[in-house]
Amino acid sequence: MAQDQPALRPSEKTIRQWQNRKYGMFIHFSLFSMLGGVWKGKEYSGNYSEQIQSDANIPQREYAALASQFNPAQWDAEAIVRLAEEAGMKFIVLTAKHHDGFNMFGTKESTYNVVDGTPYKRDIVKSLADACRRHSMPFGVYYSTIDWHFGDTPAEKNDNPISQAHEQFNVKQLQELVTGYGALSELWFDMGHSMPLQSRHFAETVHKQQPECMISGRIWNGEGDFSETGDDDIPDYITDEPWESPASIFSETWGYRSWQKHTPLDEKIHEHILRLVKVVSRGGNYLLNIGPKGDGSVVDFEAQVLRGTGQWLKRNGEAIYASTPQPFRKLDFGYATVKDNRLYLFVEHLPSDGRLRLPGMQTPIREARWLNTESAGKIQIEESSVVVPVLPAGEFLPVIELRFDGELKVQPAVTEPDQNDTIRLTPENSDRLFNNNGEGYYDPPTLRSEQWHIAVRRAGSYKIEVSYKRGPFSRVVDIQVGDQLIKANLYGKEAESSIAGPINLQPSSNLAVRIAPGSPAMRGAKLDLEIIRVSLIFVGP
Ligand code: H79
Repeated sequence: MAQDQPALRPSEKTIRQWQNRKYGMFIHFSLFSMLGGVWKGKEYSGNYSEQIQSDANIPQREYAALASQFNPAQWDAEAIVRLAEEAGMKFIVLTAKHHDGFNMFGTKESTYNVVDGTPYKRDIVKSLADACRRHSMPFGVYYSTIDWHFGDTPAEKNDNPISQAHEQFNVKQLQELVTGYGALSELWFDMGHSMPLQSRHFAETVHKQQPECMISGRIWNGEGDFSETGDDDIPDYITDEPWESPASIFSETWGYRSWQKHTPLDEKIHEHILRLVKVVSRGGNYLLNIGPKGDGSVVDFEAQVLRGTGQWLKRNGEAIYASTPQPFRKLDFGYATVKDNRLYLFVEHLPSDGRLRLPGMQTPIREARWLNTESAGKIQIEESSVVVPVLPAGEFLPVIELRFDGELKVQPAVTEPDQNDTIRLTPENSDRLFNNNGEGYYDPPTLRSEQWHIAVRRAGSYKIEVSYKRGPFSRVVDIQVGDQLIKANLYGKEAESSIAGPINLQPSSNLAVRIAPGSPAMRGAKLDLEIIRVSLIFVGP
């Protein structure tokens, strides 16, 4: 594609629908499922069980021979979709091909696939795509860009470069996936270390056929439509684009592990509800994995964990689905979401005074009630908090719904001017916006911009001084103050600060200041700057 043509991308509407789903099912299922983490009688724990070929150093020919026995008679795509529904999950992503290179779809590019290379002879990806369509369940596929059967050397970090021949092979397989299985809700690229033009090539292959398919950030080099956090990573930073957190039920493995120790069921259910809520309160999607056995059946414990989360969501799902992130940087009692001008509070700890504080709350609370929990204590309403003497008995992470007179407004923490009307901003009180759409698995997260809120007392002219850590760079950054944009030239070799402006400011109780890569910037561009201080210095009326 010519560089100057706008790339086909998912529409705002698709992105919003994707973000509204919040909770999805990941499935790791392939030849490794037959081994269950055991090779020649030995349990392997040096890596996830889906990577046992690498962990146990299994010769390619011996591993590939597993295909001739792959016959998952218990694979029931309908039942899997029903399980996802019972769990309150709103989308499903299946491994079409993991690093071992075995294809769970009937690719024409290799006979090492479930249709041509196994006694089962049926296309697993197709069976689930069809079942999902019957249930209006959005369906996506996982695709590893590395492939040990194609010839990549298993390396512990799995960030192999992609050869030209391999790039062509992947492109042909991606074409099959985007043409043969209906609309895909997402294409979940994983690992490898693609070069920028390879990432672009993969993205264009998907979007040319399916512009509305959301591509995961692990296509690398800023070509994804959403950020993927690290595996099992629940970020405590803010991400300024759609994002998802992939999670395994046990942090030890994604593929089936026959000897996996199970913690008590309730603990596991609570762990994943809490992680789901953390992710959703920051605006992300939680993609929780199951690893079916080699015969295709779902591990009973895993099904129970999922159903447990579904029970909780039946009561509290209205605070989850289609919500937006909490408008507070941090809450000392738990987490929050917003929907339809209502605020939902997830109470993890009850502070000793029973007071749930909402810092910066500016709208009077009209009504407070426990969500779908009967016989809970009364909730007392105060100006910017509610008081809860006791939590409802027997409910994990109980939820309070708040309604308001007027529109919900929360004032962010604001930095005030000093007595000379200078406003000094430091990283300690900034919001740092990250993404995970960088150069490879070991690159993220990337700091993209840094942001503050300020108060201005005196009208007049202000110059802006940016102080930063020296380094071998010359660079332009954008400084956005309210709706004014100014540029600053930074010369890291010669100086440790730069002056920009002046700009005129009017008194204000809340003005946003943001520092970002100089525009026009590439998608996903890094700020790549260690800011020490940004000062807005009053120079005269
Ligand atoms: O498909 C799952 C993983 O197999 C895949 N991503 C998820 C969704 C993945 N491939 N490579 N990696 C993740 C990164 C590899 C991390 C490892 Fe390790 C470091 C493997 C061995 C050392 C983590 C820590 C697992 C064992 C120890």
